[in-house]
Amino acid sequence: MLLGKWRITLLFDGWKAHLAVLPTKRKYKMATIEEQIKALEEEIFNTQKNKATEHHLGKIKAKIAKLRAQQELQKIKGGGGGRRYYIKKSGDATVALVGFPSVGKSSLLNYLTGSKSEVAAYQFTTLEVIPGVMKHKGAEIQILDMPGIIKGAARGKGRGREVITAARAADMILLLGDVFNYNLKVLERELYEAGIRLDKQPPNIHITQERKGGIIVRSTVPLTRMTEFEIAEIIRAYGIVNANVTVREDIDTDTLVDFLAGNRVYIPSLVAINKFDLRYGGIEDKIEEDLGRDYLPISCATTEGLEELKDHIYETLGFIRIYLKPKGGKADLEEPLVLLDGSTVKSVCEHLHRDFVNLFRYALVWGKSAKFPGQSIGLDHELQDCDVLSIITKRR
Ligand SMILES: Nc1nc2c(ncn2[C@@H]2O[C@H](COP(=O)(O)OP(=O)(O)OP(=O)(O)O)[C@@H](O)[C@H]2O)c(=O)[nH]1
Ligand SMILES: [Mg+2]
Repeated sequence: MLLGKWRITLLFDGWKAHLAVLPTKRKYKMATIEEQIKALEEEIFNTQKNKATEHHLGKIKAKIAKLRAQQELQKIKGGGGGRRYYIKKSGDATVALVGFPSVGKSSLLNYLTGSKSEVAAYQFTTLEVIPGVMKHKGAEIQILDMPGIIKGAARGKGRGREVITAARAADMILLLGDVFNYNLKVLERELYEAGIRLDKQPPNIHITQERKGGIIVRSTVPLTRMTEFEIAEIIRAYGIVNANVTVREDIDTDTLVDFLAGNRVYIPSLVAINKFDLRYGGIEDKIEEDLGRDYLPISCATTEGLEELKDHIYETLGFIRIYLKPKGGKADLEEPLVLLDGSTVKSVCEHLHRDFVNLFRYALVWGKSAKFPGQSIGLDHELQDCDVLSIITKRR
């Protein structure tokens, strides 16, 4: 029975039953994840930041990261919510073009790849992710033209969700602004909120869970930003109670939370500022000051800077060349395979033919990655620039 904020309920205690007046259930309704995050963010905002509160703030950040992870999971499970975006990867690497509306992303894609993505003088011309392929120095690089993004993209504003999904899967992100709109910090923030870490390496932390003994933290470098106690506290907030933790860099709370959340991606980036044909007095310095990082001035209208941009994309992605040699024959030194740095023998096999991984027996390698010339190696062996490789397969 309901009486406004109260309800009368029959409670059983063993064989005895009695009536009780309790607050209505509504009162107990759990705050949504979004509400919980908001409350925690407010708490951070209202807490003075100093040495004494750093530990407490670290714990709150850990809680927020955990809630966000839950939220992402719910979205994936929920399905529904709009079209699913899946861009088929092609070529040797993928670059995502991220920028505000109308800065010239589609114009740039068209120049780099010869595609025909629609260009127009109004905002939000491009409404879905459009791929093209740029060929440069023997590499085929897939470039993704995307809808412009705005503040709030990480939470799904505009076409934010599709853009973020495509950006997360990219090997490099090209942030594009123009001489009127170059506050790319807003875009970097959106990518950050979506778990994308630009130009950073994954944290150098190692955790092995144990059955007892609590959390033992060891560090191989002096820690200046967090104490070992704080590290253990945050790890506990993630539900780990017994573990050996080795920290190999001077981490802060954000880095640790990134590591524990586990769904972060680490992607290199470049910045280009377009429409430099319309430059005005002092703009170069102003852009540099506001951006706080290097950028390439370009113009899709006059093609200024575009060939340099191609070189920079190629270098930022980091490619290696692998020369194939038939067993007992001569290496093909004319046409190397171009692969992303960090590629393994398996990547080469996949590149050559889809059956190659199944038919693989072993491989022989000469060059920088070989312990000695002609070393016999397996699929997981990581190759280096200018290696010569022979792959030996089973007979079909
Ligand atoms: N002056 C000048 N105009 C340019 C340049 N690059 C692109 N534009 C113009 O800027 C407008 C927008 O170009 P788009 O390539 O459609 O821009 P976008 O970033 O793809 O825009 P959305 O898809 O709406 O996000 C068009 O009118 C282009 O002709 C440039 O280098 N200089
Ligand atoms: Mg466009």
